Amino acid sequence: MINNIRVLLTSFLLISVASLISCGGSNPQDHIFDISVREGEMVPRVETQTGNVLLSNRKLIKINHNDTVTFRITSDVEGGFHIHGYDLLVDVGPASKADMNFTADATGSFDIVLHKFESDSDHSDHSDGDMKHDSDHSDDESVVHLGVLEVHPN
Ligand SMILES: [Cu+2]
Repeated sequence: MINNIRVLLTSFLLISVASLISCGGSNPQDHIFDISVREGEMVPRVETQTGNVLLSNRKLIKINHNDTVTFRITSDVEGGFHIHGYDLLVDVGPASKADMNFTADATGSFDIVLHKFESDSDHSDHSDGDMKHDSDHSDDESVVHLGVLEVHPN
């Protein structure tokens, strides 16, 4: 019983110290987001000391300028996970987890979209060089808008 209280107190102290450090200024932070794309929607979780926490607004990922970010992405359909503006793109699908790493060196709001691969025949032709595309493709039916990445000034 007393041991349990000690453990609780110790973890509480550790968390308090950690939050003091992380709130202590405009130092860039590291973020790890686990993002699963399900039926055209994004389910984003952020890694914290106590586990993975579902974001309250699933369509909005907020970070600060110069933070470093890792997205670990899974998807129920094959496609390209694309952050506009930053123009970051990785292939995602049910078979594997894709990683995207970047430093948030530009502030603003950036669309996060999924470009669904059209068909199996398309996919067999697919190579890394094929994925470049115009930044404006809102008319394209195979594009699913998942949410927004907001990068705030420090
Ligand atoms: Cu795109």
